[in-house]
Amino acid sequence: MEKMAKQHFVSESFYIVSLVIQGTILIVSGLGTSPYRDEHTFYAAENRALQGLAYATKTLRSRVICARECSMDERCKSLNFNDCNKMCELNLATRRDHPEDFNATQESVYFDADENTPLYSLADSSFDRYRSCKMLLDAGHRSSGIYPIYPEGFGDGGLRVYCDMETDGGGWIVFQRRQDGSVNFYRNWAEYQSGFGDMSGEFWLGNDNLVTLTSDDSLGTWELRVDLGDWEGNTTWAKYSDFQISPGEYNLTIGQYDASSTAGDSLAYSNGRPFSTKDNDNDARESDNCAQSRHGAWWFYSCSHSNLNGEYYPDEHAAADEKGVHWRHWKGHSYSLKTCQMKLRAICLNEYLFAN
Ligand SMILES: *[C@@H]1O[C@H](CO)[C@@H](O)[C@H](O)[C@H]1NC(C)=O
Ligand SMILES: *[C@@H]1O[C@H](CO)[C@@H](O)[C@H](O)[C@H]1NC(C)=O
Ligand SMILES: *[C@@H]1O[C@H](CO)[C@@H](O)[C@H](O)[C@H]1NC(C)=O
Ligand SMILES: [Ca+2]
Repeated sequence: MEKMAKQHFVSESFYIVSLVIQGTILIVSGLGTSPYRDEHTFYAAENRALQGLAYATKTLRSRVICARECSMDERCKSLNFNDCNKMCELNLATRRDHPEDFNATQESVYFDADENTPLYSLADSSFDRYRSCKMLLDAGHRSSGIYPIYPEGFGDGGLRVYCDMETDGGGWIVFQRRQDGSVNFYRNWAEYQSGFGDMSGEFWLGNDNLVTLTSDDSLGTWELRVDLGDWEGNTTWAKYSDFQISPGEYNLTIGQYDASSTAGDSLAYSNGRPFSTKDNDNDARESDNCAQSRHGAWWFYSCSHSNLNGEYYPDEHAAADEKGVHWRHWKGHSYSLKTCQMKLRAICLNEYLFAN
């Protein structure tokens, strides 16, 4: 069926038009010279998905293109589209056939041919459980602080996180903070694995939590942001796309360094590297254990250009031998910073919601 449509398309006389009117998508197709026309109207239920009834799943640019795919296949009775990861699911049945599988899902929209379907839309604010700080922010929670979130992989208990709702548009999950040296960061593998410290002060959220969070791509892709402060009150930042921590040795993956960042790129050197702690040397320097000689825990290569989990010193000059909290491209490796935060945020690519 799909193949036929494509052949007709290249034969010039086949046309296909899509219109979006107040969220409803109309697909009209036909042969230019004949009165034959095929019309499909898709009505939307926002924040809904019909689960477990998909016969095909594809990554497509927009809701409209997903609806067009559905209109060209007789088997397709309804569809789900995830606006964040652009996943289009074509379903064999409708919500009427399977009301028990018609679920509330915050990043998805459901479409079928029933004009009553929009009555089942859910507002963002109707959810009592949010999967990320960004979703909390979008639902109107504008103060930074500790919130429970319920991302995929954390079960009913969810995860307690500190949400930064102010910096750079807000919606950040903070996973590391240094500010006064009150918490010891010279710790072992097991402690970095599960996390430590006090979320309203200094802490590390835990490598296992980072793995689970960044492996969920239903929320889009993850950005990483680093905020740094010196002892004179100056601040700077660096941002990266496509942040991910892999299971096992917690290898760091970062994508593009945001060119408007002010701190300089002191993390590229660690890209792809596994995590090392004083009791687990995964660095590439044979003669040394970087985590021990730098008094920290980081994605060391042949040591590093940064180590925000280094020793906390009472002023910038106290650090020697790169042991301090440092970011080389801002202040050099022997300047120990006063403050730092590391945070991640899921971003949807909403601008393509209705692209043709
Ligand atoms: C839909 O939600 C119901 C109730 O919340 C749940 O029992 C069911 O497993 C969900 N369906 C799917 C396919 O996830
Ligand atoms: C830091 O701030 C001070 C003033 O508070 C300024 O004189 C100095 O140049 C700044 N240094 C950097 C590296 O931005
Ligand atoms: C992590 O990095 C190490 C060292 O480069 C490599 O051997 C290993 O395969 C990587 N693991 C993953 C999951 O990428
Ligand atoms: Ca080594």
